[in-house]
Amino acid sequence: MNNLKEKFIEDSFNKLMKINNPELHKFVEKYLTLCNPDKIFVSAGTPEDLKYIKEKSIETKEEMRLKIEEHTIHFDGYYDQARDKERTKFLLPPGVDYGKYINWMEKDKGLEEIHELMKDIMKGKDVYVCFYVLGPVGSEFSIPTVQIADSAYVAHSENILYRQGYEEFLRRGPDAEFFRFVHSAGELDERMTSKNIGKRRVYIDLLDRIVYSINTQYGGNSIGLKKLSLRLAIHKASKEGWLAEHMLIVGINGLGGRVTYITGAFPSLCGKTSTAMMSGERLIGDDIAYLHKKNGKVYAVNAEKGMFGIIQGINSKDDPIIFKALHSPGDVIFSNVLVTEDKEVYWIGKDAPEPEKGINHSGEWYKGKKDEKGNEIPPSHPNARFTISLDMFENLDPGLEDPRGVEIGGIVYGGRDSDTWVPVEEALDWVHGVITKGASLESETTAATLGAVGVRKFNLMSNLDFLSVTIGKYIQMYLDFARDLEKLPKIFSVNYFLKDKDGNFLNKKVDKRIWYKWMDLRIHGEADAIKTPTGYIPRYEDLKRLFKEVFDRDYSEEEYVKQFTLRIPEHLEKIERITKIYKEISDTPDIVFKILEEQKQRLLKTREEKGEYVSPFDL
Ligand code: SPV
Ligand code: MN
Repeated sequence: MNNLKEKFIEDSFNKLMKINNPELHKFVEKYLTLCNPDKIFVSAGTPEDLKYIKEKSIETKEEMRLKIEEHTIHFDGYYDQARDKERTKFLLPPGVDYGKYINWMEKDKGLEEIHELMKDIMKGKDVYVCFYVLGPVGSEFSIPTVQIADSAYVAHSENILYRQGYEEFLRRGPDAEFFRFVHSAGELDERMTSKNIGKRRVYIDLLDRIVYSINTQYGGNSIGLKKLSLRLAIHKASKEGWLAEHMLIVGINGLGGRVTYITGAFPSLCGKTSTAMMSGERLIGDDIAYLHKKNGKVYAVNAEKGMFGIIQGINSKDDPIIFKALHSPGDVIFSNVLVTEDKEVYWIGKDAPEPEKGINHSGEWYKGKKDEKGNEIPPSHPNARFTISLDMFENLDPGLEDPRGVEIGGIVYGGRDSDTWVPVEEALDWVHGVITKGASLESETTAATLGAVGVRKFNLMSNLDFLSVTIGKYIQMYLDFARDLEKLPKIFSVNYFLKDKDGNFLNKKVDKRIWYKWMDLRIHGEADAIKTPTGYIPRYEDLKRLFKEVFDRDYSEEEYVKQFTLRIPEHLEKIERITKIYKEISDTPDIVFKILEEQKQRLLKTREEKGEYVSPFDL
């Protein structure tokens, strides 16, 4: 470390040395030597250190101040607006094969390539060495992490999104097992966005628990503790018998003041955040949950303490809590939205008039502006985001910081599905739920991603993008997880996107709250249900009562029948698609085929007796 010593600013060197962990020192030294920054700042997570980093992000122009106090805006490059799946790869030792659904390459080759690209990549820049914990401080669930980043925006984002971990490193000393992230935005252009997008790489070394991310700024690629850490966590969980999931955690207020905590997995842009933020309920997290077992029960913690949320469509009516927080003074970063001359922000779907001009992810923007391919540039990018600490939300549940986590009563899976699943359904049991709901999850593509709209994409547990174990092993982890549980969470599916033949949604956005109220009743054994070939669905009387109680709305039999009709042809097609996918996966557990086949047989039998589309009143 001594050859780097003069680069450390203020008392950074002492801060680093105070941590008694030779492995940490070796790691930091290795990558700071390779990347060769000008100056090194070590954050101890104190208010002064956080302020220093935020000031730097403004000084370097990675962020700009906005009208509301403490708000800033950041832009990613025009072609750096989402997770780069293609150039995100696991580095695997020789002889290990993760199959075609997971992107991977040979470790030695990958390391050679990335080390070459990282040489001197931080030259002329400051670097920030920051410490965090994933999960509540002082929890046995939590994972210490170190982030090296030459982007003040990345460090600032992490300071909002994660719990500080310097003290945890001091406490754990040489015993700390930790995740490591090295990020460089690489060379920047005059807009302070990554220039060498062609050399964008996110490489994940599972065995050494290091993630390298270079020549990119978009949060999903650059914020180590977000999806990069999820990949490492899934791998760690697979060794230790817990689950690291792409899940929200919400507390549902039930009878007599009880709170029932439910986790939910949804692919991006399918209502995950809006479920976590249902008004009248309790927020714990909206993206990453760690599920552990204790005394025969399942507990979950939110790995994060902030939200990196999609801003498109956020408006004062549908999202009052977020809308209010986004208009309150506090540490908020807007990214890739439109900023006007008055330093106000606008995004698609905000209930405010669209400005004629401003600055956005394409630079100077005016209505009708086209990009080099002739496509009209919207005022904000569909994946534009806001970064905010959860404590700015009034519905935050104090369970967020409970080191034990919150006890989980239910697990939900949902995707964009216009024609198959009913709005809510309980699985027959754990194994049935894991296989026909979690492992069968699909989602239709939206206009927000490239390619055709409405194409169903397989995305088991909404975790496919992040899986760092083979698909078969991951399903087996779920099956094994339940083995020694005394109290199994119930598994549910939901579908917020069911449509009629004319393409109209069969439910209002807010209806989802009723489905969760029903789950709460089911979890506590307070509602009967109708058994169908695909699971248990609500009785009309229960939903009618809940709609009345919660929304003072009359829920008609006609609505119920339309929403909860069993759609046998669509279900059979789905089983066919899913079976085909699993046949191509070499380590699919046999039970997957068995459970899918049993469901198929139940559906065929019902079709014979009752026809293709069966009203819930006939089931
Ligand atoms: C998602 O896309 O699922 C997100 C945002 O939560 S990202 O950080 O890009 O993963
Ligand atoms: Mn996510």
